[in-house]
Amino acid sequence: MARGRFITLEGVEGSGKTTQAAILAQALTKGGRTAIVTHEPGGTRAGEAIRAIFLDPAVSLDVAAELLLVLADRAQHVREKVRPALEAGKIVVCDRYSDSTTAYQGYGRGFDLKLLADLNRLASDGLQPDLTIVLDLAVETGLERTRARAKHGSRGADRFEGERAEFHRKVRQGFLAVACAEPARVIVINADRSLEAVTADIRSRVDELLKG
Ligand code: T5A
Repeated sequence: MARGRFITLEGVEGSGKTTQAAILAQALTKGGRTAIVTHEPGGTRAGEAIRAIFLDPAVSLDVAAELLLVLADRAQHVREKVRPALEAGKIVVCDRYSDSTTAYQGYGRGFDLKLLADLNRLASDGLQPDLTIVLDLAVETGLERTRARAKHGSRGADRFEGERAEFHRKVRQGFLAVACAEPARVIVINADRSLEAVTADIRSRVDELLKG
């Protein structure tokens, strides 16, 4: 059986992760691979319940509670869904993973990065992605996209979308810092381009991984 591969998509709000994760999994499936799409927070039944609390701006959450919730979500997600799928030889495409904790709770909220690395290791059971794609764009552009989507009524602003632009700029710096520190795993793609251009870049990096 072919070895499963773990691919994560990361980036600031509205950078196109959800859209690109679906396109990628569809293309892989069409090409004869078995691929699943999942996301954090969420991805399991427990995770969806955690996500509802985690994102609801009407629920007051201390930043430590916020951190521990997203780690609990990851612990369940990895053990219940991600690792079993990888062991079954599937390609797992995950919309956000541990680098989001580094970027949002570390660079955004200011938690100690070493502490976060240790907690991430516990939550993820040591499972690292084979490839992480950071979709990078100016936070204003991403937030504008999420606002446009909210205007069309599919969903309102969540806890993080309501944060100041300064918070999101720190988060963006966090993702870029992770990419700098781990170039063998993490690549950065300019997401401020057409959907098709971003899709083509992602596809070529994923093809490289699958050939390797
Ligand atoms: N979080 C998460 C933490 O704080 N810590 C953690 O450890 C984790 C795992 C999750 C929130 O939780 C936080 C981070 C997040 O704030 P979420 O609902 O999953 O919340 O939010 P996001 O992951 O940010 O998802 P979004 O839907 O807001 O953004 P996406 O997925 O990056 O963007 P997408 O694909 O939905 O696209 C947004 C809009 O832009 C359009 C799409 O059609 C859509 O309308 N679009 C484009 N428009 C123009 N050009 C392109 N190239 C486009 N690509 C997409």
